[in-house]
Amino acid sequence: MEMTFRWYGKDNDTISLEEIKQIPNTTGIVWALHDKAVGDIWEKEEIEKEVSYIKSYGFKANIVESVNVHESIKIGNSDRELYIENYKKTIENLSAYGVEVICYNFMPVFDWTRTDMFHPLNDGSTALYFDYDKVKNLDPQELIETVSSSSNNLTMPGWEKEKLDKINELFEAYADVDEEKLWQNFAYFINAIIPTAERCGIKMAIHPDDPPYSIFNLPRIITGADSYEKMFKINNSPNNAITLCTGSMGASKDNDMTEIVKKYHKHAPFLHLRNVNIYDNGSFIETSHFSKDGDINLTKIMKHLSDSEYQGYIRPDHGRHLWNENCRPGYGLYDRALGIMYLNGLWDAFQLEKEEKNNG
Ligand code: DNO
Repeated sequence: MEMTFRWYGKDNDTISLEEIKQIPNTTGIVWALHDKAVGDIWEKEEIEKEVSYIKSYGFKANIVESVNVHESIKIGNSDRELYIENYKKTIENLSAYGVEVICYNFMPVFDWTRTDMFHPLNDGSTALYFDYDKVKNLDPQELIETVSSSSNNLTMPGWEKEKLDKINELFEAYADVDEEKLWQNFAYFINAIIPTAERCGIKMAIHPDDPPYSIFNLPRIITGADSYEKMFKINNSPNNAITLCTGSMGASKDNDMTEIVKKYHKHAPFLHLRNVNIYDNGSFIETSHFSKDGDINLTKIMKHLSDSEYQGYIRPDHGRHLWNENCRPGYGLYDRALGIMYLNGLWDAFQLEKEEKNNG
């Protein structure tokens, strides 16, 4: 496995590459051109600039999260052809700079969704929280306000202003898109771009829906093991891959993440590992990575990954906000660094155990 860290760019993050460099065993930066409008081609010069900056700190830059998919593609509008062609061009341009994995999602309108960005935990820190009952009665506009007012004036991925300004139009455009239609539009997209990804040697790694069920009556399709079966049936190329995210898919008690990781990690060039505590009513809060702090058993998951010599990239996912850190919600330095050290420790211990067993 190779450990990586998500970083939002020099002008967009509260954390510097100098700081990330001090986290042990972290060799790759997960990056994106966060200022690009969804649907635009990522030009070679822009890619080159970002990649060479990341590399100048001795990091690899071979994972991009995310190249977002234009809503026209998800809705199935007639202008989707243009956006699909742009997407293919972006894949080609990224491959020219050594990118191996593109993480993306296919969630209508909203990307990951929480109702409170700084919810207090018992240990005195704060973390991202999803109040299930609240979302049932919430107007999407109120949700947008919650997210925007707590973003520390930084654009949150998936919550770009140009999209939020058109929210009512977008909801109307989705009126005829049910789950089945969304699957059809997904199949159309995948079948169009995978040949390009194959030619460029890029794995297209879809991120699960977060949370993994429908919200605001919008369909969601990447929600559990059945979704993976269905997407591999649509296109069984090894380049049609997944980003396994334990915290996103694991936010539903229907998903046993230890079993899902066991079964599907071979399709996942990229893993997001984090823990989450789910309450009886379906609400959930993100906790430390420590297995006993939540419902995801990262110890068992790391044991399995170590036993099967997982070769892909891992990143700690969101973290709590600790020690008064002023950061992007979920994307501070301290808790993600702690998360990395926990995952590193588990990996090393399981590798040693295996080595000792093999040596008799
Ligand atoms: C949230 C992230 C998601 C993820 C996208 C992938 O923090 O895990 O925004 O990057 O869904 O496209």
